[in-house]
Amino acid sequence: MKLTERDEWKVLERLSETVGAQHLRELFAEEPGRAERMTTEACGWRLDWSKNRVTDEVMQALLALARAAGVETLRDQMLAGERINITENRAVLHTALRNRSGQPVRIEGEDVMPGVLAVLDQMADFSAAVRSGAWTGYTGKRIRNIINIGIGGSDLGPAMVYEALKSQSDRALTVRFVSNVDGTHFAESTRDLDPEETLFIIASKTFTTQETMTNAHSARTWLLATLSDDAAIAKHCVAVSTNAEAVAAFGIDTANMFEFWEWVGGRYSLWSAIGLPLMVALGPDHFTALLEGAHAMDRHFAEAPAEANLPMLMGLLGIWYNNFLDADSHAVLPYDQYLHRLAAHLQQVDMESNGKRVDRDGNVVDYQTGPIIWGEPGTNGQHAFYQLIHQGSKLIPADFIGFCTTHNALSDHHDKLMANCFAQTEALAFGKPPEQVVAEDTPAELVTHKTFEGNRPTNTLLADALTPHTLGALVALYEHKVFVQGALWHVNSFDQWGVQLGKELAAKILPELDAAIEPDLAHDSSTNALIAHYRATR
Ligand code: G6Q
Repeated sequence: MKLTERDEWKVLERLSETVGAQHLRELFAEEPGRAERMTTEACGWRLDWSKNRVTDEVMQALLALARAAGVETLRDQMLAGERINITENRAVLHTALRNRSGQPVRIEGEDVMPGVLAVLDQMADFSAAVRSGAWTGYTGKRIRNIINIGIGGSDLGPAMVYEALKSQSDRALTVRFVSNVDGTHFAESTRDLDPEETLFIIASKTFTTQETMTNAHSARTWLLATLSDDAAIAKHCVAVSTNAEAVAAFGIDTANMFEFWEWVGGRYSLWSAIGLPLMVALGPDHFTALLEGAHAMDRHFAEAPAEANLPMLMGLLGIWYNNFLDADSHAVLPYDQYLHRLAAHLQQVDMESNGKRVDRDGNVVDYQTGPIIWGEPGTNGQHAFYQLIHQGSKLIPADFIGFCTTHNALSDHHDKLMANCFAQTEALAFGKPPEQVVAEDTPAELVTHKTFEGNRPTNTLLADALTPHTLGALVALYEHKVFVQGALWHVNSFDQWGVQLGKELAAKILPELDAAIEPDLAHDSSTNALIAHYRATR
């Protein structure tokens, strides 16, 4: 049955006209214990979802819709290793990568856990060797620089986690992530480094991605300019891939290859060997704690009742705004500078997963799917785009994420940071009514300008500290939130044909930019002119 024809959908449409029109001021006034009742804890996180424009009736209706749409069934199928990525005929088992239960995880009878654990051991051995200095460069110098070359799923997750957990990393190592095919990225990331002390991790699931292969070849050239011997490559380049043949063809000894599997989607791969730069930077214990945090969230997602299930709650609240209150986007606002790449990672997790307009049966949907995800750390965002969230004409639900302690206790910085975090959610929810603006002796002509309507919904996620464990749980929470929404919308959250298109299009134009004789351009007039101008000017 079509989602929009379900009774549960129609109930929510009706509720959007009644509850959707109620103000958070009223909802809080009606129930003094609202915050306590609408705070849910799991895996070291405390989610206060009381500042959302919902009632019990709305939450029950959302849950009923999720059940009718088979969200829990699909979740169980995913965790059981069924091939729920139907357009690529693959299982979706990033949860197996962080399975710490000792229990098998099977795809069609075959347990994937021995392979997962063997690669984790290989990663731990390698990172111990690099961290201790036992693994040296070709000339015997200690490795001091780790450069990860990868893009998209082979970059964003590890780059985000590295930044997030920098305080717990080995500060003697310089760790950088090169992704863009723009030579500037490679050049600026290597200009101050000594090739004799530099190790490249070439991370690519397919080992065919243009950007990564181009940067990998430039890495080889850069190394050989100093080391002058092909044999040096084995000491300065390792690979993370599912494609052993292409790794060998590149000239990397497959003994220095870290494997993962087709059932690990790029944007869900930081838990696999794609996390190798993290294992090296943080050490095996911290990497294991990251996996344990994610595993705890996996268990919570699988086992907690839907009413107290964090991914389910956050997913359903998002559905309410996206499909019934016309919100187009969702902001992620971490009040922690270490999380400055979180929004970028979640953009990929969410928008690549649920940016689909065709459902699992191939039909064009008649409802909104994935939201636009964006955000920056607080308090910076407050001095930039929060204006639009407070007083603009768009509804933008937001997640505020903070910690009760800091890794950098510098006078009263942390209290000020968190005071801002709490104050923003308060102001967004309750606003400033015109009576109050008038009472502040505001000139009459400024009253409407200084009035804050409020009723802007937020979640607040708090943990005691930013640790590998709480970070692992947080990222898994968002992954499962995205799952809940994709399952409810009946889209395949695990393919990415849009990314494939980009990979093909540039490959066609590249030879035309560089052809010795004027190529016969057969694009549209705009693209033809851009290519011709570039050729004439380059
Ligand atoms: C992620 C996407 C995409 C992918 C990159 C890199 O889910 O599939 O972002 O990760 O295109 O692909 P490779 O790892 O194959 O180089």
